[in-house]
Amino acid sequence: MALRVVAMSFLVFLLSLTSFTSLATAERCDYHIQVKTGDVDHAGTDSRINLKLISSSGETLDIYNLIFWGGSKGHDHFERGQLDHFKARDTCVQPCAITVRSNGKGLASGWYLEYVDVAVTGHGINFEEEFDVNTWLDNVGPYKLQVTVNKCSGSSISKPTLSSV
Ligand SMILES: [Ca+2]
Repeated sequence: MALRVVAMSFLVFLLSLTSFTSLATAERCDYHIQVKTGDVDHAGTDSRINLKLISSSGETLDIYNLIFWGGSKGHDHFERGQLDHFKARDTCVQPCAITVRSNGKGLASGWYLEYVDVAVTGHGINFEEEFDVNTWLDNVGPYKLQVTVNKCSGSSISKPTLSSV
C-alpha cells in the first residue's frame, strides 16, 4: 500500500517535471535582429546597447547587451552606415513596440539609430517587423539615451517618442 502511494507520487512528480520542461522549451524562438546605424558624421558608437521587445499582450523580452546576446565575435558593431546582425534563441515574443537604450559610455558615445528589424521564427511563429527610429541616442542636447517605438494597435504613437532614462 505504502509502496503504491510512493510509486504514484513519483509518477505524478515525473509527469509534472515533463510538462514543466516542455512548457519551458515551447517558448523558445529563433531571433534575427538587424540594427541599422545612420550614415552621418559621428553616427557610430561603442556604448552598450540594450533592447526590450514588447508584445501587444504585454509580454517582454529584455536583452541586456545586444552584442553579448547575439553579435558576431571580433566585429565592431554599431558603426556608421552599418547593418549589424544579431542572432540568438530566446523566449518567444512578437513585438509591436521596442525600447532601445544606450548606457552612453565610451568616446563620442552618441549613436544615430536608423531602424531595428526584428524577425522571430519557431513554434508556429513566422514574424518580422521593422521599427523605424531615425534619432540620436545621446546624453547631450535634446536627445535621450533611450527611445521607444510603439506600433501596437490602439496606440496613437506613430513615430519615435523620446522617453526619460
Ligand atoms: Ca562600435
